[in-house]
Amino acid sequence: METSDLKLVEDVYAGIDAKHTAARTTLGRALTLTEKILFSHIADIPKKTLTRGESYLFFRPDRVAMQDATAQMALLQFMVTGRDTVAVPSTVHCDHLILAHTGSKSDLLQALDVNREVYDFLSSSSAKYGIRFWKPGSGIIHQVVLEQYAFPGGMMLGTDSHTPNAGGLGMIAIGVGGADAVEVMAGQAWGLVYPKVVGVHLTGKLSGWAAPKDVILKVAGALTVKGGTGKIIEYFGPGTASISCTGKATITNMGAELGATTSVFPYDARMGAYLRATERTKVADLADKHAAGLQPDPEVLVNPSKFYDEILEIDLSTLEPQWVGPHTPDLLRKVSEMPAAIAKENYPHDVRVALIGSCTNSSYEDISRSAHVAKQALARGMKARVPFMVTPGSDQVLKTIERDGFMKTFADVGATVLANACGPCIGQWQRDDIKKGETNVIVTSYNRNFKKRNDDNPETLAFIGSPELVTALAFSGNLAFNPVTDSLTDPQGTKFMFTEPSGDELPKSGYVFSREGLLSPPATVEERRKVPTGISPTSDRLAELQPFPAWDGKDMPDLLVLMKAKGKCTTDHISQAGPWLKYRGHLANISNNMFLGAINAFTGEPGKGKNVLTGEGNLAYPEVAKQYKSKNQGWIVIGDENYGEGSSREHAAMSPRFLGCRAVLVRSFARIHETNLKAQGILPLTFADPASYDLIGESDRITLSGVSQIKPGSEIVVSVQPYKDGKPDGAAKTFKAKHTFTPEQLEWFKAGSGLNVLRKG
Ligand code: MIC
Ligand code: SF4
Repeated sequence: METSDLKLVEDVYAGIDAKHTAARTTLGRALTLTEKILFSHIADIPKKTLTRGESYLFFRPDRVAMQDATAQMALLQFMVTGRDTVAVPSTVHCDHLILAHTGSKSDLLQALDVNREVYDFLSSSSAKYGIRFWKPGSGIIHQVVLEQYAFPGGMMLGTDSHTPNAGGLGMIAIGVGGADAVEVMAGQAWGLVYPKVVGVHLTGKLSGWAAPKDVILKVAGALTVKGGTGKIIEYFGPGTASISCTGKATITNMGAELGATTSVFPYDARMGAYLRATERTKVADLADKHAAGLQPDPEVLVNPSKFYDEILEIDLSTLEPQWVGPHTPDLLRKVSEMPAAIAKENYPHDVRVALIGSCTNSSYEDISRSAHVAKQALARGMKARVPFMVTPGSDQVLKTIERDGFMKTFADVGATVLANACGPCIGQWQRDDIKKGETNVIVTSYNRNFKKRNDDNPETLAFIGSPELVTALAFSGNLAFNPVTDSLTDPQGTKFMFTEPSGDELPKSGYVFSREGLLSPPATVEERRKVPTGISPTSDRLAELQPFPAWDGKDMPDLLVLMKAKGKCTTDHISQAGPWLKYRGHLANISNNMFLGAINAFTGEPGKGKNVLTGEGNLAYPEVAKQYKSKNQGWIVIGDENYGEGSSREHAAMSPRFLGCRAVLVRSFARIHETNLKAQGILPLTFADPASYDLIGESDRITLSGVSQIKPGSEIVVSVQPYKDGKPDGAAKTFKAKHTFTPEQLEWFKAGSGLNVLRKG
């Protein structure tokens, strides 16, 4: 590990005891682990009483990590701030832009070619601003961060919603939009509402087919996709020590699916062992020395209900393997319940593709347990019955599993090994086996299963389970298959049952250590200044950012309803990934995908709406927005619950802003998206009474009053004026809406964007 990274850890640990003592004095009580980490990174210890879920605090995170699809916008924004060096250690990881098609080597070569311009921009701007750059093929951001940079008791931000993966190594790691990352890289303190803390009490021990994945699937089923909003999930109790470090990372990674700010595990020997295995013995020694500061205070364990806002009990010994899906990560069923669910919902029995890997489940342990299942089938002369794809999480894992023979097992059963990258998990998957529109089932060990997510086909039903379970289904090809009770028939006609998966948590012969993909920036500012970072004016993939105009200080009269979304409207619905990833560095171009997946509440169709000024319907939303923009006509978006769930991509806020959106009024927001809207100068509002959602019609004009006097906690009055044939028709209805701007965030709104504030500062 590099000296500067070790120094960072030493500095954090040097101060923690004193900071924890100060925090105990402020709060007048013992501390949860969440509080310990937050308070050791707080910018100023507040003097006032703190209320969870309300007080707004400022922090100084230790690090920032960005992946290529979000780093482009983050670096374009950083350029605008005029700084020459990032204020905290930062990394860029090339993982999202590699299209999975024929296999790792050829896909990587293809990506290097197709994305050359973007990779060149990311590597040269990383070099210029002092950022470490991980080349394509080196691995998925969260896996590389876990292997190289995460440490117990640290705090980091990442421009990706699954940044909480590092919570498996005891870090408070939070997913944010690029604008938040830019604030920290520009040396500002970073604000967050003091989160509520959910305690998940783990007892017992996993056994049989139950895997760490089943812990988080269980939590997802219990808390649902919005149950974690504004909360940090802290795991505690004797069961925590029974799960490997990488297994813990699987659990914290997928806490993102519940909207949780992050999830974290207390420091234990399993984390120490992982640190030592990944060549960070000094960090492990330091963590051992400071172990008490990296775990909740003993009083918390004695009386958890006094310290946690909610408590969820999970007895690991009773967990069974489970699936979640389709279309949402909280639709939970035990594997044993699948036959009934298949009959009831008419899901096809046939599994068409089985995929393991992704940032959630690509550790050495995951791969070794999956290979153990595959090996049993191989020993009976079986090949995978359906296409089986394996995505290793990093070059280090890949090289290690190659050495240990797992890759050979996968190759022998006919699996395709994809590049160490996101691939099908983010829709970077050229699927040749079905036609679009065909209903089909896929099983994955990923974390997201929104419609169209993996292959752009709305009729693909994606079920998520542990990698070992997915591997078993690669051989059975049947969604109803339960490896605990069901048998398969081998090519000799003999029936057999898989024995329970087993594998090593860490490689017995050590990892094949690899930092091959890392490019460090030049050491001095003088050298870095010389690095050119030009963007071609004719590029269709990158464009310099123009500042958004400041707010005129007035209320917002007569806004048109561009889009009223029905049901789930995730960031994938607002700004699809897959084929659109190529425009992540070009705001005008990516805006052509705005709302293409959103379901129009008036027609039930996705992606299309009506220009109410001309009466023309069936137009793609970006088209309508451009027509309104050309007339200087402001517009609003109406949404349902948990609007903006999922990805951290700020394009889901920047595109609406670019095309003239003034406000987004919904039943509730997902955290990252609400902050992204604020950072880009849009007014995010929630209905005071969720039933008001039903009052808004397609042609209505919406006036927002109270915006001109907006202050923290103030109410906005929404008046809905029905229109017919271009004229007011009947009386307006009024109701109230709320916002959650803090004083600092209001400055962003007033200036037109958070970036405009940084430029001035
Ligand atoms: C995801 O899993 O949805 C992504 C793709 O990693 C996103 C980031 C992106 O859209 O670039 C995320 O989780 O934030
Ligand atoms: Fe990549 Fe999928 Fe992980 Fe997102 S969830 S970082 S797309 S592997």
